[in-house]
Formats: sequence, structure tokens, C-alpha cells
Amino acid sequence: MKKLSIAIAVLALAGAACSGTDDGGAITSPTATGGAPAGAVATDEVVGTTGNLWSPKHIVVAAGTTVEWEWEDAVGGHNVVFDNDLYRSGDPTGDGRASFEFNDTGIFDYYCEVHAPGGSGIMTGSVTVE
Ligand SMILES: [Cu+2]
Repeated sequence: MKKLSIAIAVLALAGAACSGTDDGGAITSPTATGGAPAGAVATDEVVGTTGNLWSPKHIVVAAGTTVEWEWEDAVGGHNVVFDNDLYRSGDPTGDGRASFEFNDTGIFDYYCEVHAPGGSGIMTGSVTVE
């Protein structure tokens, strides 16, 4: 009878130790899930639109990442144009898709020609490549 009590006590302690470890893991996991897959730097990114704004407006990706832009039912159309002739997706379209692979590090600003600053909007964004 005494041995059984000790065994139960040991199991209870082991259980307590396990649940303590699990709690620690549970606290760590969300952080790891949120930041770990890409280490805070995305390797796969899609930019959409909210009205006539890019969303998300600013993104951070790892070098070698292909960023995609998607839009639908754009009044006047959208396109993706980077400064310094880095990339232009084509003429503005109501529904569209564009993609570009970023291999060089740096901060790259872009805009939509239809909704460019100084014109009819502020449809700008940036891609930071690390
Ligand atoms: Cu636009």
C-alpha cells in the first residue's frame, strides 16, 4: 500500500512537471509560430488592396522572395510601378495580378500610376528586402 502511494505521488509530481513544461511551451509556441517560420522576414508575400490603397502598404521580405500583387474591380485600374525602372507590371487594369522576385537587398518604393501621389491618390507601397 505504501509503495502504491509513493508511485502515485511520483506520478503526480511528474504530471505537475509535465504541465509546467507544457505551459512554458504554450507560451513559447505562439511567439515561435508568429515569428519563426520566416524569422520575422517573409519569404512569400501577397499584397492586395483596400480601396485604392495597397494592403499591406509596407512589407519586409527575405532576398529571393517573389512578391505578388492582386487586385479586382479597380476603378480606373491599378498597376505596380517601381521607382528607378526596377519593374512595371504593365498598363493599369481593373482586375490584375503582378509579381516580382526581389534578389537584391534594399528598400524599394512603388506606386500605382492611376492613383499616384500628386494625382488622384496615394497608392504607394514599399518592399524592404533583407
Ligand atoms: Cu490604382
